[in-house]
Amino acid sequence: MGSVNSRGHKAEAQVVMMGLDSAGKTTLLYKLKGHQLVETLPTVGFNVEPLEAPGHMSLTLWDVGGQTQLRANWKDYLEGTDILVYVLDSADEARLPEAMAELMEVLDNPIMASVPFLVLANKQEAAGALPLLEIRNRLGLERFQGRSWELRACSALTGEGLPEALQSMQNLLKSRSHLCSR
Ligand code: G3D
Repeated sequence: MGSVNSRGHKAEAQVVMMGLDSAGKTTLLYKLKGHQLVETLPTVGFNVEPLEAPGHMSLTLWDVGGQTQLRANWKDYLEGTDILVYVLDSADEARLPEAMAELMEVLDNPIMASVPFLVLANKQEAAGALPLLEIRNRLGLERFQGRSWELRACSALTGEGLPEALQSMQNLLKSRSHLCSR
């Protein structure tokens, strides 16, 4: 994955979106693209879209299917990843431990050692959604001191929090290029 421009820099950042099935990845992908809400079907394999984001950010967004039988393939998408965006369904409290365990497995992959990650607590507008602080406490993300990561709340349905999510991606990309140039 990834392309290199004439100055030897990566022209587009590769952003891989993962998360359990139904977390809202595909909805998020198309909302970020500025499309009208699309009717989504379970993603078999992946969807991929380019995105020109504010701050002269050229992104290639990979939306990788999250159904149980597809998760074994997640590792195949990690090579060349500049940022991992991990999408959580904030209203699915029952599957939060499963979502967290899958995230840990991805982050444990040696390929991911220097890759920043953004956790998006999606579906924040839904009835019963856990607030961000609660999610933060349950995830125990503080254990990742020394890694570059952010946690944001959003709703792919309403678009709330998406500009901030893009800002986080920009911050994380900067932290990555800083790490790479050292
Ligand atoms: P996935 O790609 O992670 O599998 P999808 O998830 O994007 O297919 O979304 C799964 C369902 O969650 C869809 O509903 C979609 O509309 C809904 N969804 C996605 N984002 C949000 C959100 O921010 N808030 C709420 N309330 N719902 C969201 P259906 O009914 O089509 O299954």
